[in-house]
Amino acid sequence: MKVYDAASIRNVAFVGHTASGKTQLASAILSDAGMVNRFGKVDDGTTVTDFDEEEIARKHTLSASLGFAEWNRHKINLIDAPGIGNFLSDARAALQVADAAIIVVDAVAGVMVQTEKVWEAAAELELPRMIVLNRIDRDRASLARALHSLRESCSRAVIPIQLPIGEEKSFRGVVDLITRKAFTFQTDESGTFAEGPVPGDMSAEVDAAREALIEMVAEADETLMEKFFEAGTLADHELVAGLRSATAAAKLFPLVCTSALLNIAIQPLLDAIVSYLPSPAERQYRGVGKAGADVLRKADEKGPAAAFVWKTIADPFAGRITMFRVVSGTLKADSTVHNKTRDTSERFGHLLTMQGKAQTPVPELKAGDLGAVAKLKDTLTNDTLGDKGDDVVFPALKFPEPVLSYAIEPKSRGDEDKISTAMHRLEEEDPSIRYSRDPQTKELLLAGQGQLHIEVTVAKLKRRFGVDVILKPPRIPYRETIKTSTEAHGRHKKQTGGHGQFGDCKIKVEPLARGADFEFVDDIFGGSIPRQYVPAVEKGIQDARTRGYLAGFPMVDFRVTVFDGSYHDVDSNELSFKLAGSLAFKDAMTRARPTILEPIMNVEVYAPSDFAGDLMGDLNGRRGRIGGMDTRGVTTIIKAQVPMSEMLTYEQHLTSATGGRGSYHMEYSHYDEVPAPLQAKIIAAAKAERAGVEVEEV
Ligand SMILES: Nc1nc2c(ncn2[C@@H]2O[C@H](COP(=O)(O)OP(=O)(O)OP(=O)(O)O)[C@@H](O)[C@H]2O)c(=O)[nH]1
Ligand SMILES: [Mg+2]
Repeated sequence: MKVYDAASIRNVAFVGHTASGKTQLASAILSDAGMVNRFGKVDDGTTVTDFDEEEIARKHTLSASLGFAEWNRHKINLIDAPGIGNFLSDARAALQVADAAIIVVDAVAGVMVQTEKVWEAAAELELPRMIVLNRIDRDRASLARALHSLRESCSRAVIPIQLPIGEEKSFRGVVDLITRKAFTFQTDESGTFAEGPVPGDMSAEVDAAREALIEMVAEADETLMEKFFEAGTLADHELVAGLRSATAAAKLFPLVCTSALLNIAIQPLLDAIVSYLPSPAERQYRGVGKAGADVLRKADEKGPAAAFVWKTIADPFAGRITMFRVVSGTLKADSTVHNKTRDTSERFGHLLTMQGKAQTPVPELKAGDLGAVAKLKDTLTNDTLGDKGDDVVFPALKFPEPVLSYAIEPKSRGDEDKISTAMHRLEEEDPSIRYSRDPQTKELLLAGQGQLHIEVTVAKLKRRFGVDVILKPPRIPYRETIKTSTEAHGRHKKQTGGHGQFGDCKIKVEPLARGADFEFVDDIFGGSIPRQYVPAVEKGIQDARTRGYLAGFPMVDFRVTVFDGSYHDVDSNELSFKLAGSLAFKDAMTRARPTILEPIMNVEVYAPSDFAGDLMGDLNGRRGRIGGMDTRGVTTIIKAQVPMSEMLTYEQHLTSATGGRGSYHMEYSHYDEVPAPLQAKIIAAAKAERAGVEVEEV
């Protein structure tokens, strides 16, 4: 396997809405570039990048994976990322280490929810973007419609650099608007094509589209603009150079057309990636140096070695696989590398390039390349590896907070220890899940981005680690708070034989703004409570508030001020003041009008417009507040805020109500008060549960 230098590398992340064809596209690329012998299909479970059993079974990418195509003396590293909302954090990670995003769009559906999300994520990183309009062979596919939706929702600067030859069933290939060459493909999925002149009936259309392209390129650069005004056009070499630099600067977003399933127009896409997308040598990678100063790192293979870990795979047999981008310098096999985030040494054995799950050892990986290493001891996602003396570390990826939490229970009793080891490994692989034990109910909790995310995690647990668990109904992370201020008193006094116990405090409680959590203020003057006992009062209140008052949920968004109290020279001690604090809290709650808060989710539902009325009615029934409605082509997007507790069954409902044609995305928004009648139910359920637990423990 050849070692490539930065100028000959392209790092691209395939991102976009689910089912736009990213995985199928990666498969066609690897086949046409001769990296694999067969043309794998998502529908047959034979692609390179969806190799995980769960991905094969569900026909969806659930985790980003890496492949590479050697094309025209270049190495194109491609990351195939998930498009399903629950797994989008992997798409963000992929974008972080890529030098360009390939935004794959379904030519029938146009822009969809996740298209916009990944577009925004790429824009935040100022990444160049190329759009692949895929599935042009399908009925009702349309470049014009898709382009319209892209320009409306993503950017006015999306510009086709190809035109499709035929649409829908008659899609045969593309005309390259720069060279005016037509590439006509056979329809036998072989990827065989003939190069020729523009078909006669397309010449006017091609001229107009080429004109539009030239104008856009000229507009992106002042010197070119002047030339364009003088000559009325641009020379071919100016057009190529101008398109390249405008794309690299994210001023223009070129669009190409493909059918990944029929293996049509893949080679022109590969040419476009090499010709118009920047190499790592042309970009600078942001890091943080000594004392927090911003550092921009060039992909210089002779510079200090520094690599960023963007993903970890937990394999029960092969151990941990650490995937990284070499930002600068050169990493070598059989060497010792410093983990700068943890200040430990790591021993590198084989350095690997990945083709899906297949690993090929390489002697070294140079700046700009993507690769992997197995069996590191301490290194996790977000760590920086490299030379010991070098100060730079790379900013961590932010993973979304979980939105849903389920209790899990091992099917066989002896599996508790195994669960926790396995879950910790899975957490390393997927930082958007959270595993914990409920301190009150002692239940094992698994939290994630949605039902599908949890189900997939549980499936991994079974398949990879042999642990079978039962998923219990999800738990809503309710909270409690107070609605009014009050003063309260807590006194703990006990006289037993010799030594007594005495603690006494007066507190004030006040509501705070939503999200403020908890504040404790020490306002004791004149020693009514001796200094050393004030922390004990706080501890007592902290303990009491985490146990809640109404239904056992943590109490938040309030302030406690301790302003008075009394003590006894002999009988006062920490425990007594702790108990006094907790008694004062309970006393306060009798007058502070405690109430229950529930998480409210931002929900976006996406479905054919015929269903809009029914879906809105249903969301209203779920106590949803509709925030807006948008129509895009034949699709309607409904935005709403809905309590989490009402969304637990939404996935099934949406699928059956729309015959599988609707999708939705949800994320946490804020906490809001639960209506009174529902509060009564929550309180009753909590009481019943506590009674149950007590019975069990007896
Ligand atoms: N007709 C047609 N079908 C396609 C094309 N590309 C992909 N498909 C089909 O569309 C479905 C989804 O393709 P995938 O490649 O799995 O889509 P994806 O974007 O990777 O989806 P996620 O992994 O869920 O994000 C599969 O059934 C493919 O066979 C295409 O160009 N034409
Ligand atoms: Mg996929």
